[in-house]
Amino acid sequence: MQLPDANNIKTSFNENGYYIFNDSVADIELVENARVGIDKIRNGDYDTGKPLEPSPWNPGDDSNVLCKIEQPQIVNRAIADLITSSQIGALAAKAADAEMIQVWWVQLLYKPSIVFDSKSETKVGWHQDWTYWKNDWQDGSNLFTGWIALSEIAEKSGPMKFIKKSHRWGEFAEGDFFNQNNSRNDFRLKPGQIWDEISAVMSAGGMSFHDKLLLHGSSYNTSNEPRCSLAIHLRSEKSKPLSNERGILTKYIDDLEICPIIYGNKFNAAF
Ligand SMILES: O=C(O)CCC(=O)C(=O)O
Repeated sequence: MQLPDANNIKTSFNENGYYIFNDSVADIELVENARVGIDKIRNGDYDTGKPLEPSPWNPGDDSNVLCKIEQPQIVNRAIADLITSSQIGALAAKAADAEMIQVWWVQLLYKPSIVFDSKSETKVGWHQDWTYWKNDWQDGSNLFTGWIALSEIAEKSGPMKFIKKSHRWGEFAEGDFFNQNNSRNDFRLKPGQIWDEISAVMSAGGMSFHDKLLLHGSSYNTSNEPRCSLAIHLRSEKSKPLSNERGILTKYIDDLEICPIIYGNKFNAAF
């Protein structure tokens, strides 16, 4: 893979609030094995023998709705191998200008093709990740997401859409991941704030990074293939759990098998 210049990644991530790698950033075998891992987990086949983290979607649930499964790396080795990739760590360190990168939480996201005559709740409402993270992490913590595609993500697959530069607009109470109907009109923008939607289209193995305050969401998948991905939530050494305690989202950070350090070493991390 021909990598963009490190300074470009950092500057663009800083300025726009996101960075998109359209081509694969990981070994394709790791990506393909993780894709198989998604189907295994959805079928309730856990190859580590450990139980599934409580999740919004569980095996046996409606296959036409968005499938969101928490911490899939605990139950599937191929997914654990992919999220531990040092290639991802090195790119994340460039974007965040970091000495240490740790995976602190992972979400499996499987967006099935739309079935127009069903209730199909497969959209992701416009939101900022920080809304969901601020009860567990100190204000100002350097947290962001690496979203890796495990299938081809075309415009009709319902790609993530980023609102360019919105990470500079502060917090919005109007954001809601699960809202199927929230729209740009729900967000009270200030003069000069322009709603510019960027589609994160990419090949299987492609990846995007987005800032914790960037507004983003996604629409229906109108292709014939499921849209498969992992949202890998990352932190640099400039992050700290709230009150230095372990909360719902920080409870695993001392377990480096579940939350691997993928760049630098643990002596840089503020545990
Ligand atoms: O997969 C999507 O469409 C949204 C994912 C998301 O909100 C995230 O990774 O922060």
